[in-house]
Amino acid sequence: MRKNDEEAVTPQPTVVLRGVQVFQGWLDRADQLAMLAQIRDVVQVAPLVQPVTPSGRKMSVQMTSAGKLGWITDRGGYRYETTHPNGTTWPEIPSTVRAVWDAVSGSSRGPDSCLINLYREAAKMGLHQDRNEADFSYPVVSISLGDDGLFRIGNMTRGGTTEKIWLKSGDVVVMGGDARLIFHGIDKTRLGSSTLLSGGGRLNLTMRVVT
Ligand SMILES: O=C(O)CCC(=O)C(=O)O
Ligand SMILES: [Mn+2]
Repeated sequence: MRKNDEEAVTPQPTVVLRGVQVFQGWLDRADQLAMLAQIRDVVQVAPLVQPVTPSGRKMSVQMTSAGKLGWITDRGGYRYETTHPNGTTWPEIPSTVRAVWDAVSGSSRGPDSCLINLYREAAKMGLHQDRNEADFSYPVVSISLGDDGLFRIGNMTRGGTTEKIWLKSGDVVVMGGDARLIFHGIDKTRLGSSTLLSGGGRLNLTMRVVT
């Protein structure tokens, strides 16, 4: 079911993999361009940075955030902070991004945070759980823009078999309920598969309730 179907009460995902809901083609090209323009404004204020893990390993993605809290990682650990590493208060979550949360999260509470990941060239993200939040009864909602990304889904604990699905520009993923703490990651992106980002690559916007 698409976002423009006004009658829709509860939108239905096009694919469900191990409890992870995927709403394929949720945003059309015009929606994606409008969202991208708002993300550009966020990045002007809160520039993308290439973070390091607590062990000091450089991550391959570039990151920034919007919302009351932003997720960061550095030598001090994985955590949420009220300001960008440069000291700026995080910009508000853009209205087009927030609208996706309102449509698919099934949550009466809004997100505290929108993490913005930029995958360029060989950037990827290893299998992990999203678990720096206080209450796992709220879902995680994430939006893909730009190049295709190969999303891998594992289990509730590390190890075991995995499944994968290509996420395309405009797709929305919801990890909630029993799938809230599922292991997931991005194996790779398909460079040049989308013309949305002028510099190429893939953007992922991940909204979470934090406190
Ligand atoms: O890029 C994606 O689709 C997933 C990003 C992610 O899992 C995260 O930032 O925690
Ligand atoms: Mn994650």
